[in-house]
Amino acid sequence: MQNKKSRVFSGIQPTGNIHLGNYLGAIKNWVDRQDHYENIFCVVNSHAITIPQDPKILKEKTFELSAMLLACGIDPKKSTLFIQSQVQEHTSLAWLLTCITPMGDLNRMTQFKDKSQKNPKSILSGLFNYPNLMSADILLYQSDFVPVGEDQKQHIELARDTALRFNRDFGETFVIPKPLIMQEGARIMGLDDPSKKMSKSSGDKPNHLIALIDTPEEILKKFKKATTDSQNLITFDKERLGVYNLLTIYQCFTQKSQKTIEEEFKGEGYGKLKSKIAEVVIESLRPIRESYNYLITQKDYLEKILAEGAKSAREIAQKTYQDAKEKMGLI
Ligand code: AQP
Repeated sequence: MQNKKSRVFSGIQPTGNIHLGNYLGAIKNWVDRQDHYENIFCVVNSHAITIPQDPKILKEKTFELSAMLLACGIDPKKSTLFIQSQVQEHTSLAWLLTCITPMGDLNRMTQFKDKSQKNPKSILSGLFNYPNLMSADILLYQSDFVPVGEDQKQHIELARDTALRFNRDFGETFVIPKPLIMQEGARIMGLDDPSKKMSKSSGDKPNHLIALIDTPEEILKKFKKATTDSQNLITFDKERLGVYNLLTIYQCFTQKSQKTIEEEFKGEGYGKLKSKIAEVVIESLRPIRESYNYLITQKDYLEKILAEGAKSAREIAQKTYQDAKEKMGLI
């Protein structure tokens, strides 16, 4: 008999343009391991509204992101792909989990602190409660693993604690999930300021991120302007944030070892390093951009894939939610 595959769940918000951090920290790993796992991937649009969104743009971005995930290689034959708001059990389970999660646990979340600092005059309670919705996303599918970038580790630890608490208080209900974080690419930094993670919400800064839909000219220009230092020494030195970040991006795309890369650039200057990285990134992203440009025109196909995805997701989610609801005594 064949061994049952472990199940992975992960999500991504339809806010801004998908960038190299999202790709190397999350999407590329989802795609590369599709055959190893039973995969469930979700466009988490209900998470997006924890920060005010223009409704029309949010709808457009939701379809754009779905098309981009397919363009990156998510294969609907191997993976379930759906939109979070089309499976209502996500928000329903989030309420049950909100009712068993202490405020103190949410208060510790660094992402809440970071994001609320960006807009201190209007901190919404949805932003504070967001980790409960993320716990619900993961626990609904009885997920074994959650492949994410380093920034999401704390939220997954919270989901684990919540699942353990629920199981302890109401009886065995949820699988305890584990984060799956890659060694390389788990934290890609901004090209303009390598002390801050590359982030969609900083996308208005001209040289902060490389979007997967950027043209070759834009990619080259942004790498040329990337912040480095005055040492002109090309080594994987974690203290020199800018050069380390560029070399990490190069390593993720080429899959070469650090030693081989350092040999390759021995005696070279930062100009050569930047143009070589730009070349590799441009060629790697070219088929993705081309496929995206086609898929985004195929609205009927996209809607069909997403409807099928929501249907299979619902089958699992309804079962888990009913069980949790009954265990808590809700009629
Ligand atoms: N810089 C990064 N390096 C590596 N991985 C990253 N991820 C995000 N930024 C980096 C990973 O991408 C996945 C999807 O992210 P998301 O859109 O759901 O959440 P996010 O962390 O809020 O993404 P951004 O780009 O940083 O957006 P904003 O600006 O809205 O905060 C996750 O697995 C995440 O770890």
